[in-house]
This record gives sequence, C-alpha cells and structure tokens, in this order.
Amino acid sequence: MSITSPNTKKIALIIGVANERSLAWAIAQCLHKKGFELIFTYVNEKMESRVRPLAESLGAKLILPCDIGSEVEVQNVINEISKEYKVLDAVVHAVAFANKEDLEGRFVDTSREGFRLALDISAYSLVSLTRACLPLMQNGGSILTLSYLGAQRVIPNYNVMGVAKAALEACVRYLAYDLGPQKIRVNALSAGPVKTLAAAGIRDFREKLKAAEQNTPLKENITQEDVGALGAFLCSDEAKHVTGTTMFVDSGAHIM
Ligand code: 0WE
Repeated sequence: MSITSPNTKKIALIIGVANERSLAWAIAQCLHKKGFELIFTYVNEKMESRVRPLAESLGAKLILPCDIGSEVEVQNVINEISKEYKVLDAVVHAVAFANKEDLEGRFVDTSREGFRLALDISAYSLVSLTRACLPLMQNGGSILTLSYLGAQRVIPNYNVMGVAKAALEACVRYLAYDLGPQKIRVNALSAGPVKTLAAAGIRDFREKLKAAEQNTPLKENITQEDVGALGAFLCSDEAKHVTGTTMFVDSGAHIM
C-alpha cells in the first residue's frame, strides 16, 4: 500500500536553496532523479536571481517568494501551491539564521533578541511551515529538516545555533508524534560541515573544516551529494517507517 498519491508524480516543496552549493539544492537534485516534481521558494529578490535558474533547470513550474519568518508569506506559498497541485508529498526545510555576532565568542553573552531570532527562524519555522502544509498532505508524506551535531554536543562558537538545533530536533519528535496517525513522517538530517553559503559567513570555516576531517572515523569530510542521497531517501517511500529521528551524514563524527 502506498502512503502517497499512486500513479501520479510526487510533489516536493524545497525551502532553503541559496545557490548551487546549498544542501537543499543537493536534496532537490536527488528528488528530481527519483521522479519528484519540485516547487522552490526564495527569500528575497537577490536570492530569486540565483534560485530561479537552478529551479528552472529541473523543470520547476512554481518558484515563489517566502520569508519563512512570516506567517502570511508561508500561508501565501501554500495558497499558490493549492492553485496548481492537490497534494504535497514532501517538504524540505533547510533554513537557519542567527546573528553573526552570536556565532562567535561566549554563548553566555547571547542577547534575548538574538536568542529569539535564532529560535524563531531556525526552529519555530518548521512548526509553522508544517502546520500550513497539512491541508495539502492528506495522502501522508514526508517532512525533512537539516540539523547539526552542535544540537547534541558543544561545538565551540556554534552557540545559540546549537540551542536552536536542539529545539529543532525536539520539534521533529513532537511533530512526528502529532502527525504519525496521518502517515506524515518528520525527520532531521544532521550533516557534517560542508562549505555552503551559510558556512561562508562563519569565521575561520576553512580551518574548522580541515580540523573536523581528522576527528571523524572516516577521515574525510562529507559532500553535498551525501546529503542529497540521505535526504532523498528520507523523503521517499523507502523510509516509510522512519519518523521522528535525526540521521547523521557526518563521516561518523557524532560517535567520537
Ligand atoms: O548551521 C550552521 C550555520 C547556520 C548559520 C550561518 C550563518 C552565517 C551568516 C546561521 N546563521 C548565520 N548567520 C549569518 O549571519 N552550520 C552547521 C554551519 C556552521 O556554523 C558554525 C559551525 C558550523 C559547522 C558556527 C560555529 C562553529 C561551527
């Protein structure tokens, strides 16, 4: 028995593509290979010019503006999708944000506003996005978000993002419990460090990448393709009994 619409192309909403290095883009490409039809969003005009050509290269019909921090914009995306499609089979949430000054120095110095912003954009946005998608997921489906080891361990300087990712992983469990009866699965993919636009804003990231490599059992860093493969698996029926979990693609770093 299929938990998604039989005999029709599956539809996936991808939120968080910034450029060709984005983890969201890696997952989108793998989903496209699996036969999914894709919908993309971009956060502002600057990003639109990067996302649109990528999205069009995979035949996307809908490429919509969405600041995930806004209930109205999230609802707008769902309204636009509803005009074109009856169901949504997969949702990829690949969004995080903290103020740059909160990703260095001491965690204890995090301001109330910096904490609120990081938790709102990086964790609560999954809850609000999931709620908005529910009416389109009557056939069940899969919701996937991206996390990082700093949710479960102290990674120096990850600071408030570690707290936000811990909240995100807990949101995944509570959402999975709520939505299980509707056959909607909710999971997190915890990726090792990769050079993306998000990482480009991190002080000394190149040095961190080199150091991270030596601390993994496999002694090599992961690639975008690794994230694409696991992400697409979690979104597919192959993972139909996998929910509420955080799966690592990190060359084993989390066992150290
Ligand atoms: O989750 C992340 C980073 C997400 C992120 C990146 C930025 C850069 C630009 C969130 N907010 C911002 N805000 C900005 O202004 N990663 C997993 C990558 C990352 O970030 C680190 C890491 C790793 C790895 C920060 C400190 C230490 C390690």
